[in-house]
Amino acid sequence: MMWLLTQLLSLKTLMKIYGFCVFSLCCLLIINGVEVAAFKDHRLRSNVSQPYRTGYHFQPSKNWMNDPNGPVYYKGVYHFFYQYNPYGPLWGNMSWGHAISYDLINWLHLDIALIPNDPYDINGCFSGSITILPTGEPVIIYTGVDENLHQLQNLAFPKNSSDPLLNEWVKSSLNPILTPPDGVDPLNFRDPSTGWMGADGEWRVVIGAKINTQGSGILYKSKDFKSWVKTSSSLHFSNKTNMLECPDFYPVAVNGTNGLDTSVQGNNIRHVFKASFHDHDYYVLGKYDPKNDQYDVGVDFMDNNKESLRYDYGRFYASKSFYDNEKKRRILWSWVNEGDTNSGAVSKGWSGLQTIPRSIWLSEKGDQLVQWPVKELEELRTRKVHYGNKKLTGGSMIKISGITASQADVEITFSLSNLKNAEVLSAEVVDPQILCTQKNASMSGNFGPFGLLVLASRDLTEHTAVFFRVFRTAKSFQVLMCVDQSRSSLRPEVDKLIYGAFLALDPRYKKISLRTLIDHSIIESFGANGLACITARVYPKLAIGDEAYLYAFNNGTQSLSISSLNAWSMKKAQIVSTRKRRKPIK
Ligand code: DQQ
Repeated sequence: MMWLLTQLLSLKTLMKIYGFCVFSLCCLLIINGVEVAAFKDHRLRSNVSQPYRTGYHFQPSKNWMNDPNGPVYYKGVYHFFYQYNPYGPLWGNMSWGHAISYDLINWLHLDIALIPNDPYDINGCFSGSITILPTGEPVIIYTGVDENLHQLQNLAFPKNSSDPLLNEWVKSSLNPILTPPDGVDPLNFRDPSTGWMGADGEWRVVIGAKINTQGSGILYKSKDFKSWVKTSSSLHFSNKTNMLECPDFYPVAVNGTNGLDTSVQGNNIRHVFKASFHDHDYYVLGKYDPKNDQYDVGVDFMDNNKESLRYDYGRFYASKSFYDNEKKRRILWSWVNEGDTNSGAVSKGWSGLQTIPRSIWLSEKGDQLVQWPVKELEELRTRKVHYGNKKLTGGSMIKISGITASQADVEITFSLSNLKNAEVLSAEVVDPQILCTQKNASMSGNFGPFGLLVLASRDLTEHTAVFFRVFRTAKSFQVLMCVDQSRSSLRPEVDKLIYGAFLALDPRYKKISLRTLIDHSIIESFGANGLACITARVYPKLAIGDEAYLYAFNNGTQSLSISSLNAWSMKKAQIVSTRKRRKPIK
């Protein structure tokens, strides 16, 4: 324990002395007989054998990772757990990987927190959450899969809760604490949320379940977090899916960007209910009455276009949020799976990324959520290029040189005039993804496509276009944001989908801004300061390392201007492992 604390403290100091630190830490750890898996440096050179490994996104040194589990801030340390297969790059042997950080960007991998070795979880320690109890002690609630593949809920406690690293976890002798109730499909009863406490002093958690043909977020109550009673009605259910995975339920403030503790109730508050299904994370916003546990939303997921609210309109699933009491913000994590084949995963030796953690809050209008990468990420910004006002005539592009285009953070703002020349969009409510696909990056319009060409090869045969189009509608204007992966890779077998979202922004009054985080095989884009987010995974063959280029482009007929562009090379995050070597299962 003392040893690990020493390592962490030395990590904290060393994090500030970039370059020397990984080496120093590795030496310390090797001396202590622990396997060290520090990542190779991606700053300037391409890693030929691992071109898709990221430089600043969270990943284990190898193997499969999926859902974020139980993120929490505890005794000055951020903890992140995740669904992990310790034995290979494909899904299986579900365990809880565990890593710690002081800043949500640089991480130290600790030993695995939960492994599937008890009758109630022998087929997997599935997703779950952490709640801090009134004693100050954290508790994990997670789904175990038994020998019949039935899903049960279980608890685990830290072996020593005075250890800020929460290095060892002990499963409760009471497990399983919940078995599938009558009417719930025993194969579909999983992913308990973080607990919140009502005014009656009782805990609540919501669990994803299949009841007949409906996906339900069923609500349980408990006085002591150990013995739970199902309430008579679900917190929320949906006819759009027969199963909800990874439900998340939390309050957001009506005014301001600060987050709220999950148990906070009051007037100027809305509650978010998020569920994962059909490969996406949907949410609704409503009013929660804690007295009778009524959650009044009035709509189902995807009820109409306006209510088809998603955290991210790209590749993003099974997300989970937590309240960061230190910085008074709510933070969202999400799994970003691969768009490559299983054999691609086997040859890479790993699968799955996590997004950069995002702060999340309610928009000024109160009708959607807004997300933005945590401020700490900016510490990795290094070499910078800046352009002030620059004209971007129709059909032109500008090369953004001077930064590492494969590992970058780019902020660009476009300013448009003469909007009367915008194309007319006949139907006001259309599916943005279909619209982006019909009007892809190579199809010239009036205002748009304009945006960034990222991870572009020297000959431009490979590139991912992150772009906008502005349309005139009967009443106003519509701004479309797209990520076109159709030319992201010369490899035919990888995903080439085109993603799309509408931006709730009136281009008559506001400039159109874009922030894009580029990290070798992941591109996270935030339109209009986080009003719409689209995450993509791409697998270029040519546009790797120093052979990746970045452009601003305008493929429309109308001229516009870049009112500002700031782009930075990103340093590599320090993500270091102290994990002990594991023996194979058989
Ligand atoms: N992943 C977990 C489940 C969850 C699913 C298993 C969502 O608990 O429902 O790895 O990706």
